Amino acid sequence: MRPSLRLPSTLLRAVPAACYGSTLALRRWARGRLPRSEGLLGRLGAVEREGFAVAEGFVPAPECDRLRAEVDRLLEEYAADVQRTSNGGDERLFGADRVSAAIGEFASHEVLSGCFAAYCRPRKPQCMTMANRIRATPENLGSGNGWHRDSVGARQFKAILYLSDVDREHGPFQYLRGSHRPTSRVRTALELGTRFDSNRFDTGEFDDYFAGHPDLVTVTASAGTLLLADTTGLHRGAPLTSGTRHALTNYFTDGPPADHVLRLVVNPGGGAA
Ligand SMILES: O=C(O)CCC(=O)C(=O)O
Repeated sequence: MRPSLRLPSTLLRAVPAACYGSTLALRRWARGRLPRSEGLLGRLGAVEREGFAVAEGFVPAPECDRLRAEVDRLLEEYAADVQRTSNGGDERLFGADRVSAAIGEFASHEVLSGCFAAYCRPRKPQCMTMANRIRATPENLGSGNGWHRDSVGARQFKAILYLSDVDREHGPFQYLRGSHRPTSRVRTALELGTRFDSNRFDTGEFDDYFAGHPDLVTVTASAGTLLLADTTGLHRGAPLTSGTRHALTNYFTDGPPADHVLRLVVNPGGGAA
């Protein structure tokens, strides 16, 4: 059996100390604005083992209402910069943290940054938030356009915050438990007859494979739930069959995001950068 990867204990001690010691974090906590972050670093163990972790009640409901309204406002105000996929149903504003103080707080959340630092050990950690609203339009493919790995290389870390209640029909995040392990890439290739470096599995031909997979996890949860995921694992947002899903996604990178992502970032001066 393959031994599970473990974070060095010195790092696990140092990062929480650095995060929890922050006066900024304590100030926000005292104002009741800081989402509940106690124990988040502890959930990294689940990310190591399973590839993802779920923290319910990370943001209180009234704050989710405010953030949802903020996403709606930004999608209207920066309509020219909004990326639309999934038959127009999936609307994404990359770099929403740059044009919204409220969303900026999520991007710069110190415990989340600490989780990224502990999990990926970046030299130049950066974070950008993507604000997302996806509706149950005909033929929508769900958030992220179907089953995929964000990459087949080094670890990748994302934090997704549901801003609306997500039941089965509202496009929940789905993940194949354990698929972040390098051995999973070999297994996927052998089982699906794909290349070892394939990262998109969204043609529909593999839907039955994923639907019947024993490791499939579907994260239905209330607004305010936070997901931490190693997105080198197999995942998608399920297609919506009803309603609308609002979410924020933190893209954590070592150095600036890839050029193809940077090109999508909101440019308040006019048009995408
Ligand atoms: O939002 C989700 O549930 C998953 C999104 C995703 O897979 C992506 O944007 O790459």
